[in-house]
Amino acid sequence: MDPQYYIRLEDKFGAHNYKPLDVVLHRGQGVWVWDVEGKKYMDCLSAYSAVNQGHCHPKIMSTMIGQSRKLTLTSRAFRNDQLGLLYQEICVLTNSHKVLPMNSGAEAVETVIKAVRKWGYKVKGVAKDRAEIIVCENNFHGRTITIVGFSTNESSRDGFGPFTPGFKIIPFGDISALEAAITPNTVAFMVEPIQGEAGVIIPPPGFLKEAKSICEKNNVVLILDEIQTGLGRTGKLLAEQHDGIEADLTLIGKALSGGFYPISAVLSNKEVMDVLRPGEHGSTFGGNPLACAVARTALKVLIEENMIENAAAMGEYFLSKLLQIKNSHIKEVRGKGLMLAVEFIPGIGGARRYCEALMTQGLLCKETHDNIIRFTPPLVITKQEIDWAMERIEKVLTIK
Ligand code: IF1
Repeated sequence: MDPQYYIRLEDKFGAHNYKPLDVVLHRGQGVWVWDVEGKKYMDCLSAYSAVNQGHCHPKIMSTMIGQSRKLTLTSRAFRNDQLGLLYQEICVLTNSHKVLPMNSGAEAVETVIKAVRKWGYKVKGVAKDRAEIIVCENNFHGRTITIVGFSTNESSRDGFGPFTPGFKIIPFGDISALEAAITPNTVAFMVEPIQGEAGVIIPPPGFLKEAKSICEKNNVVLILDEIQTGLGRTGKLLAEQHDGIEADLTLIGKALSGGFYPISAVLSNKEVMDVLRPGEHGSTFGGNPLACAVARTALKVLIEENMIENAAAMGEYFLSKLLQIKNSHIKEVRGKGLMLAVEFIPGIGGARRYCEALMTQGLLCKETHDNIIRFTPPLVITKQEIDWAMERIEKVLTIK
């Protein structure tokens, strides 16, 4: 079918809250996707790290089909035979104490904001409605009103006020700013271990470790948003492991289902989650048996098929190849594991045109903030597939 047919439908009947590349996808397998005309592309975005396990992973698919034949949704008014198993498997895998399952990443973020505020009032003794949470400039934690309220990206905020109070913003990676921002009302510091949407911004070495000790010293909860960096993306199960620390609360989502079903979770290492009592928080689909069954298999294949180790090895290889590209417009090439980015100097006409040129070569990726291209392929990518990608990336990005 002609892709323009689908594009016209989207333009005519859909809200225009995205500006996607004009590729209309029909099928996916591993790192590959095919459009409606049968043209093959390598997916170097992985749905923003929701498809770490590769498109349509056969084992996750078969779990989804099997569970769909048995039980999909009960609400949390009743129990089901998948939720407790997922809880146990996640806690063992991540050395966590408790899990609270939700659906989207933003819902997990909203959940953790509610939990730490309540912990502040009930346990830390912060005065009612005075709780403060510290976040970083250029953060991305989702799209709800509360979350965009503490965004520093004007296009995320413009026209959506008034916003939720109680947030302080510090420069990313700035330990002294963190220390200075803490008051007796501070209940938490929430940060991405590596800022994804900001353009794969890696903090100074040891930043997370120092942040953890400052939080401990001040009885402040450290929340790591691993919704994008987690589940193998940076070459470790959780990005916090590069710093050898454990957050008090960790957020995961996206690849928790391998791209099959929305599921996210708040993982707790402290008594924080115990402040939530029955009826104080939840959602219709949170912890449903279909999501839990799919997540159990998504985690299983991540580990059993050594995807995390592959992400570390292939990420190193991919980064080494990207660093060899000859292009005077390139400002920096950076990344950890298979979370990679190429940043161009401003004013060269933006990274989007490179993404469009790469699309004509059969490689799909996404620009961020005009002058950065993210390369985040599924963690199952092979050396041969990276060589295939590099042939095209060099062809498009090399300036003779
Ligand atoms: C879109 C960005 C990435 C996230 C982190 C929470 C969430 C996200 C670190 C919220 C979601 C997604 C949102 C998606 C595109 C993508 C994105 F470009 F928007 F910023 F990855 F960088 N924490 N990121 O990255 O999770 O509610 O979406 O499940 O909005 O188009 P969500």
